[in-house]
Amino acid sequence: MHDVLTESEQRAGLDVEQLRQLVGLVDYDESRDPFPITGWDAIVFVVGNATVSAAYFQQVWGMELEAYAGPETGCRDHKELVLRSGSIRFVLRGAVQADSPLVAHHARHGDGVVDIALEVPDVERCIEQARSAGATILEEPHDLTDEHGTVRVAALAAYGDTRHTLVQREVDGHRYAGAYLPGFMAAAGVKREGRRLFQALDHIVGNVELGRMDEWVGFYNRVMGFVNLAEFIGDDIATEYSALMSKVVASGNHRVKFPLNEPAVGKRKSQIDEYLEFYGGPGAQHLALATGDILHTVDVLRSRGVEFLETPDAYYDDPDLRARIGEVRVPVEELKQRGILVDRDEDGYLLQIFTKPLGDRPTVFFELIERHGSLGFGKGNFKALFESIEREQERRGNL
Ligand code: TYF
Ligand code: FE
Repeated sequence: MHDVLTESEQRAGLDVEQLRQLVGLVDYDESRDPFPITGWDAIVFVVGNATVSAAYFQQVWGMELEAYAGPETGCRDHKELVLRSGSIRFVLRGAVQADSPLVAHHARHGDGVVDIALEVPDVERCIEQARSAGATILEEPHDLTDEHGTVRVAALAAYGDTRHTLVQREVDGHRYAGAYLPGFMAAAGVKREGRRLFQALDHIVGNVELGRMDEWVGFYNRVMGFVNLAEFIGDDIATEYSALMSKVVASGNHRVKFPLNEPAVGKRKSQIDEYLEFYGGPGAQHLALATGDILHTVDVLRSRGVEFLETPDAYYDDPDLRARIGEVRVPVEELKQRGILVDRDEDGYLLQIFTKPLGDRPTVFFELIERHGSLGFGKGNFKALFESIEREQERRGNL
């Protein structure tokens, strides 16, 4: 059993039991893992305006500014603002110079996730494993150093223009003591008022092209030693209502979970095709943020203008749902008022809700998830959820 908390989790004041509840941890033996992963390091977004996006994530999502790089720190090409909520970091990256490579990236994709960076105990070991499994190495292992110490990094290509930077924060027995990475300066942002709205990242879903889901599942299996989780959306469900197929892979310790979707040929245009068209290829579709109190989080976010997908009353009034769900921690009426979905499986239940797309393009969105034992992804909600997504797709004229 491996229940050592990551530094990030400790710093967030989380304990093992909380984390087990929040994201569903499992027993794990690191010595048998060909590609050991500690957990998420940071999610890097390329955005049209990092300054404004950072203000949004602070003021609306209650994140705290932790570090900064930009012209003032000698980085003339772009600005990067590093935000934190609980154990997870978001990095917002935006071009300063007109000839920055970020300008072309943003023109193609719009706002989106460019890097799902993972913390690993041994970058060299991971890169050797990845190389022997045939992965594309975008950056060979190298050290970044400043007065706060050294971080060892490397990067692998994933689906589309998405990459996985591997970050080793302890090199030769010394843990890096700076704010984020060498070259960044610590930033004292505005202190969050009230409770944190989310404590951790649960999973990130990737959308890939038609017929390529199994290839990418294979990539995570072979290259990164990920295991397949039981939950999947196969042909049967796909043709009936979802217009997508989905399989889930997870790192050995289950801290990192990646459902992978591909469009299914159905009666109407798949929501995954809409994404692929507007993102300009494969990419990260949604980030699921783990919260210990989804009711509070949704109330606060709504009051700050965040828009969520709507769930029809019929969902809650369905006697089958009521029977299947049984007792949850609040009256179903409380969920109904807010449009929060609920699902139960053999391990427990979960509460979840989805935002509308965050940016201008119908691409990346967030999910909020509150787990109570369930290790799934809300299989019982797929029908209601996909109907709701398709209503939005129709309003945009993309169905
Ligand atoms: O991550 C999941 O699997 C759930 C359900 O396009 C889901 O959140 C799956 C595909 C999708 C939207 C949500
Ligand atoms: Fe999800």
